[in-house]
Amino acid sequence: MLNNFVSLDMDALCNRLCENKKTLIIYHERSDADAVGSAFALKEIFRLMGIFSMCACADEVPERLKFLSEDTQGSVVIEDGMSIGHERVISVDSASPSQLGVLFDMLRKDIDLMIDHHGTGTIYADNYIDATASATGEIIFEIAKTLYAQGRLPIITPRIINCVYAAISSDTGGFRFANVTPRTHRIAAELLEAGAESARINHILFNSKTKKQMSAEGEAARRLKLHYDGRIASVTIPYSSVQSLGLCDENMETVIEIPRSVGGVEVAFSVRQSEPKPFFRVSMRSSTDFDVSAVCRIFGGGGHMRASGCSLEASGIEQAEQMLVDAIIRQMEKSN
Ligand SMILES: [Mn+2]
Repeated sequence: MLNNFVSLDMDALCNRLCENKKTLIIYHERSDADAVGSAFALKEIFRLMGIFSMCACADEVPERLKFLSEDTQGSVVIEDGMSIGHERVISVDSASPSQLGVLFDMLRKDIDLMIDHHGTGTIYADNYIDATASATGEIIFEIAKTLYAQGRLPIITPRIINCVYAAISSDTGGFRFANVTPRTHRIAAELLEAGAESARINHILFNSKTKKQMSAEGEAARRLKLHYDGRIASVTIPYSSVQSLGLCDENMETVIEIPRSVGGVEVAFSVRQSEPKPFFRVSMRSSTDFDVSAVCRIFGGGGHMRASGCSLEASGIEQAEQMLVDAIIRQMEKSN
């Protein structure tokens, strides 16, 4: 893709955001709390500045994240999104067109800005990308503080505080992952001082699983495999399990935690088949400096060094699993 897009600094970004245009805020499919929290915090910022905006995604907001989008008036599926007569589109937490699903094709010419923290991806608009931020929520909070300091945002409301806190807590695994920096904790401290409901939010994000999610994790644990002297661990959820347990994508998001939590494992991945097609969705995590985004890029995906994803076609789920193991081993041997 030919890239003539401008990378903005914080001041230029804030100036752009202040343009009074009807705005559609979009975020990635299979949304996490960083995507939803960042989108709805930005919507609140616009509301307080008197700028009309709506949030849209190719998927519904997941049930467990509805507390972030409680004013559901602000959330639209794309058919409705087209009718708001938007004058610009801003994406958050979405590193590549593919993450936006059908939204990208429908809106590509209207995308004015991307605000993101992924270090790898395909730039598709003028952008503010800070790969040192643990979450897009960190950037949104910086936007709020900058606009407030400039006198353009009258107040930073509890809604902004809670959405940003959830975004950061989610993308850092409750402040446990390697993307956590001193700045992350300073921001968290500021958010707590401002009244972030941390206990409630962390309980929702990490301690309350649905029964379906438990079934998916149980199935994953049953199908756990170790490879390469236990340095690689994988789990697979084939369509037959999806069907017999009645799972949907949302129930399977946390299965990656199963191989990841095995001691000694450096690279963990999950392979999910949510449709009766030879099409597999992969999440990959690294517990070391090994760059899983390099492996995912081989299959057309990407993400962060320690957390990435991709999709692939293979004759069966075990073949897909083997292809990934082979690719990881090749990459490990290369980086030795
Ligand atoms: Mn994120």
